[in-house]
Amino acid sequence: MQHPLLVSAQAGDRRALARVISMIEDGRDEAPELLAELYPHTGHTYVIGLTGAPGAGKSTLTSALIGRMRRDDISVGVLAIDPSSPFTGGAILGDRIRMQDHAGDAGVYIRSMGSRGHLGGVAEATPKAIMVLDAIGTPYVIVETVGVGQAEVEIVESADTTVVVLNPGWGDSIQANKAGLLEIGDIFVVNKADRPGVSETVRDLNQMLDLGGERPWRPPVLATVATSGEGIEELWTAIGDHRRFLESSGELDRKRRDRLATEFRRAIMAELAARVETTAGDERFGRAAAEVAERTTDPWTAARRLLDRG
Ligand SMILES: Nc1nc2c(ncn2[C@@H]2O[C@H](COP(=O)(O)OP(=O)(O)OP(=O)(O)O)[C@@H](O)[C@H]2O)c(=O)[nH]1
Ligand SMILES: [Mg+2]
Repeated sequence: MQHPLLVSAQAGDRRALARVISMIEDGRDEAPELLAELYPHTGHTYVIGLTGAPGAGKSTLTSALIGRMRRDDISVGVLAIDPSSPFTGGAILGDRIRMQDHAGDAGVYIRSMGSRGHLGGVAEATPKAIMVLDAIGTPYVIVETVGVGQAEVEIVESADTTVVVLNPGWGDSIQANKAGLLEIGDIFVVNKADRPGVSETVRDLNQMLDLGGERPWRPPVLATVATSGEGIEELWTAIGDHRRFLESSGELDRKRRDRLATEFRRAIMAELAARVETTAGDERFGRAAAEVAERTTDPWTAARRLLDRG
């Protein structure tokens, strides 16, 4: 890589890394060239997604996982997603505090991603931020999202292994089922296992997962206490098991090809949107817009004609 910011980022300069991600996140003009330059260096990072209800303990678990990975000297990038916030808001401050154990560690990079008003928002920016971390040689990226809406589901698609985080309690497994979390989880974690009701929640989840019938990967259900580190070793082992399953079955390759196809579609849309922006000032656009305004042409036909399809 030759771009000075990429060179610096690769050499471990955190500010340069943050700037590269910001430029891409904001959809700046340089973004496509930067991405094209770093792209050949990607394809190596393993992405772990952590999702679950607000306050389930995702950040605390992330912090504990980072600790486990650092014991083996594995570097890790963390993207904490807050789609609801246009800025990096209050919840993220909490995340920073919870993850501050790793603040001075050169092997850990933590970043909050809010939707900064750019076109596709955080769902589009996240896979690209992963690519940046990938290109500079980060072997693992953890993506933390609050599991509620479509944007999160899209972000989960960036993950190789998705960990769904729940809490003990009679409603949580049913809630998870309703929210569609049962379909997306590769591993289920009942965190806050120091509270009552763990075995019931684990049992309920197992029963619901068994309804899914035979399949090559049956998601395991684990219990953890993120605050004390209990169950973290088992979680790390389960992630490794799932990774080996994906690799040996060819599923990892398939996931990655699918993701590239999605990225290609996004690139086309972004390029089209950019062209519309530049066309918006020209004469043909003006004429077509006037026709639409006068109701002599409908908006759909006008749009197709403008893009040379009608
Ligand atoms: N008792 C108990 N508390 C926990 C455990 N794990 C996390 N907590 C606490 O639960 C609260 C929320 O933890 P976070 O890690 O911020 O949860 P989160 O899912 O990241 O929350 P959001 O990012 O706001 O959605 C904090 O006060 C944690 O200290 C646990 O295993 N047991
Ligand atoms: Mg959090």
